[in-house]
Amino acid sequence: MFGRAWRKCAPRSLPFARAGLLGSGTRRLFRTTTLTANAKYPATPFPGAPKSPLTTKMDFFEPSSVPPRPTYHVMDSSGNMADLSRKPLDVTNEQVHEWYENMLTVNIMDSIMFEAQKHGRLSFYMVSAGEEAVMVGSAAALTPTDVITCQYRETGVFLQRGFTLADFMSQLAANHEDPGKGRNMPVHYSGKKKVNEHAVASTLATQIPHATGAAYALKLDAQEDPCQPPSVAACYFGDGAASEGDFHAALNVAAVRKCPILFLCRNNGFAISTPVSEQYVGDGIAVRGLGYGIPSIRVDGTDIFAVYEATREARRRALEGGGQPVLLELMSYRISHHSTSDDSMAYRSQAEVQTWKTGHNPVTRLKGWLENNGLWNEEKDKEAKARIRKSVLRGLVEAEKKPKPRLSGVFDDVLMNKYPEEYDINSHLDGIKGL
Ligand SMILES: Cc1ncc(C[n+]2csc(CCOP(=O)(O)OP(=O)(O)O)c2C)c(N)n1
Ligand SMILES: [Mg+2]
Repeated sequence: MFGRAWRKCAPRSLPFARAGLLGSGTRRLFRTTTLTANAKYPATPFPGAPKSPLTTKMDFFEPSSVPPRPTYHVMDSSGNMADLSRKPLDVTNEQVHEWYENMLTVNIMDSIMFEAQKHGRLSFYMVSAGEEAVMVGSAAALTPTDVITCQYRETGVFLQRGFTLADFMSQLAANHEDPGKGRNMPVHYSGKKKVNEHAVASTLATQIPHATGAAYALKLDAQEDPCQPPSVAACYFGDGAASEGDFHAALNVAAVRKCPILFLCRNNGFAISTPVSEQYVGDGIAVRGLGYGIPSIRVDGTDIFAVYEATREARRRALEGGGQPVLLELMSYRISHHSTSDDSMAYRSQAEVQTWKTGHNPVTRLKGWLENNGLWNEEKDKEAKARIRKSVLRGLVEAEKKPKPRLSGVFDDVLMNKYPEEYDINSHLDGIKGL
């Protein structure tokens, strides 16, 4: 693999070149080697960096000399277009209404479920406030055949892809309609069958190499059957998860194998109580993509149009030329506590949270855009909120009334049950019948 690059770049005077190890084309290729900026030195012969020019200047690569990556945005915080000369948005009013309704639904469901947990009706819950646009906007740019893996704060992705309130409530109440059979803690939704979104796994970052594997499978499938709808894997994870080794392994393999995958990092400023300032000293997550040779972009995640446009373009690029990974760093702020088990007032101030709640809120920002364009008003807002609130409350009560999964199902999907020959089952009283 490196042979060709090596032959292209190796100067003839190297001992192994003289020994004839580089083949007959060496002389011609060396003459065409790219010269450095000062036109004095050729590129190095090293296979590990074949495009690196030689230099006599000792130049450490200083992070401070590289300006921070900019953040792509479309709207200002009041919902006006930031650049009046840009091309019009490629979205319909119906789409934007649907997105706004979904963002409201996530928001309202979250506050009701958070309270329900405090009243003992759920064992656990996680809220997405501040990240509604990240999830709804990115999911809106994906297609049903795209394969999703996620972390746990992607309720809006499930919703945008067609999960219903009944689907959410069945999982939260662990009733018999939950495809995960009531086995997982709340918010660990199983959406593989319905919305092509794998079950939530909160063992941080495990979903990232899984997604790379899914993307590689999609690539091979597309090579075998070019008539399949072009599809990518889309992997959601947090800034904290990006500190795990799995993140780095998954990016590198995806880059080397040219897998059609979107790495969607939700950078919300915190990993539970650890702020990003204690998580990294570099310029966030997007620059890490460059290190692996992956096109990357940083986006204002409180601006749904920016998220939608960047994800759509990233998806197009990911499918180009047989596939390649693209990394998106979607910037936001986790307005909520980490989960119902957390009290964020122990490590940040109410004033800081309030700034984000009112100043850079993705829901009010989109509402502003709708109002500025004569597509929404306070009356409609009140009606929508009351209607959604009613549906969520009704959904929870109905889900709670439904029976829990059948007890015998505890052993469904257990490998020992499926492959009794592989296990020493007969050493147990009554063998397989004892299950
Ligand atoms: C492998 C692993 N280590 C630690 C944890 C505990 N843990 C759960 S959530 C979390 C923080 C993750 O932060 P981030 O990825 O930024 O996601 P966010 O909660 O901000 O959405 C940690 C450390 C875990 N679930 N899995
Ligand atoms: Mg985070």
